[in-house]
Amino acid sequence: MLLSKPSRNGFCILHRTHWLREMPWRLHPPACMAWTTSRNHGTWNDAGSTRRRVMVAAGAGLGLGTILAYGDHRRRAAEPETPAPAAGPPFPVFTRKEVARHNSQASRVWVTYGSDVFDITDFVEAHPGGKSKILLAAGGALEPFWALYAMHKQEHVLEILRGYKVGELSPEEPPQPTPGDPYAEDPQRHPALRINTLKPFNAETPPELIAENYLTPNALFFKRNHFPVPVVDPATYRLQVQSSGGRTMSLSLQDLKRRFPKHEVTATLQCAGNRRAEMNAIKNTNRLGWGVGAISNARWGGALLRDVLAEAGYKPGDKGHVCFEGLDKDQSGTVYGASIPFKKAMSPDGDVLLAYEMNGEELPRDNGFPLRVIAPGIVGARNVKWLAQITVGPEESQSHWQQKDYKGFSPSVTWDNVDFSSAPAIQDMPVQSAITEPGPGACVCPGELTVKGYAWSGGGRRVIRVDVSLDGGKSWHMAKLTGKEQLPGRAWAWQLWQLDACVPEGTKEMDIVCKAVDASYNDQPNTVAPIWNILGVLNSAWHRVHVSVGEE
Ligand SMILES: Nc1nc2c(c(=O)[nH]1)N[C@H]1C(S)=C(S)[C@@H](COP(=O)(O)O)O[C@H]1N2
Ligand SMILES: [Mo]
Repeated sequence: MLLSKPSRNGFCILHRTHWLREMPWRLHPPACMAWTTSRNHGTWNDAGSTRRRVMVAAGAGLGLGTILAYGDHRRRAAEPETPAPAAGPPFPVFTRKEVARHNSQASRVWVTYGSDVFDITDFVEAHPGGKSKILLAAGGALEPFWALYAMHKQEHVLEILRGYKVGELSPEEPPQPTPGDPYAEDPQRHPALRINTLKPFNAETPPELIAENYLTPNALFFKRNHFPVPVVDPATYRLQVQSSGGRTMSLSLQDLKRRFPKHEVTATLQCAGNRRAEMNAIKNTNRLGWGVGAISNARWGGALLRDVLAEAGYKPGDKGHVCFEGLDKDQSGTVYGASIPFKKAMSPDGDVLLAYEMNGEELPRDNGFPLRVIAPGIVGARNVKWLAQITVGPEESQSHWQQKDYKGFSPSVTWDNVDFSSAPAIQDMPVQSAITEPGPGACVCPGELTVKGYAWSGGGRRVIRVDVSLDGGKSWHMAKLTGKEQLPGRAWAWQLWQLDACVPEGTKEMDIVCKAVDASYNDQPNTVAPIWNILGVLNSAWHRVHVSVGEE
């Protein structure tokens, strides 16, 4: 069934068969390409001529049929019972760069697996997990995606893929490091991350995948870096904690793991700039234009900050702020820093962690390896990564990010009249929700429609309701919330939500809107303009997605 091109109706049904969602996410990439044909690779010369032939055919408007016919020929040739033919043209050879150009249905969808190149354009509509998901892999390797979704690692899936083979990858030239590049040691990243800036690396979880996972897979967790990712040797790493007597306590990673009980918390992290793109559309703030994906959820494991502070001699009734410094710095040596109120750090209900684990794995380098702060319910910026130092004092952190950034201002405040001392640093976040599916500008089928998204509030306030409108806010439906049970006042994790709706016959377009309400009955502002601010932070307005409705 999957091999045949489905009807439009069939597509609608397949599109909604989200079997991907039901599967565990934490899986390992296929070990090898056992099925790869054993035929010899062609040489550059004859591969080149074959490729020219295919390209010329494509240029003559025969592309699809010719390539498919070519694919059929290869498919037959690759069948195991057929001995690998000595004759017959070898596959053309492509570079990764050439494959990367085929990254959409308009330019045809190519992917690689092992050293083989496939043109899967004619399969994308039939993808049981949905077209939007398979297109994330367009132009690149399948392995990082198959590592997330185990069901692909099956013979019948490989069988389908085999039928679409159109070429082989040319041997890779090692990447050339730029001399003196401070980002040269940055880690490899998952290709599905939606990149905002490369250096420093800032990328969001692809919105199509947000509602697929209650716990965001580590590789897809959003990344928000101000500087190069520090290279840390876990064996020599030490956390410096200033004790209440003024001395410094130095803790190794082993100390943190052995001397303090491990505590686990499921918490959502959201950047203050999440959904800034909508603010930029009103008036550009010239800051990172985040979509809805600067937010992710994970199960964190580590020592409780309050246990470490108690060991350093602090008492629950003490006052002030707990200041953190990271190991990452700019070229002048300024390190990233931020602080949280001492009360939050010491509260038995605060659940603030010095985390060394994320979803049962060690922290990825991008997310703060080997140790980071997780201050649940509090804006991302205070969750300091690559934690080097903790101090306690009467003042907040004097860092730029505590004093001159991550503060909320009136829309009337400009860069000419801003007084940074006039606004408190953001700590607890306001209630937030967003639609992750369908995406803006999508074309949906009439009939059944599934709308998905997330909802979360800061300060441990549980989201009690999500309202969704399909007509721009005139009428509303209640979405179905899903998430794990959370303690009152300690609801640190988001809830995913879903609305199964019906698109009435004759509908041409729809304005889908969502808004959430938290346990304190806080709700979201209706529009963005009245909360626009020079830093482009705290966009918690109703989220709106405009879609068109296709024909049945
Ligand atoms: N040391 C350090 N900690 C940091 C940052 C940073 O650049 N350096 N970025 C902060 C910001 S603004 C956010 S939103 C979160 C992002 O965490 P993530 O990259 O794990 O998603 O980390 C915070 N902690
Ligand atoms: Mo952030």
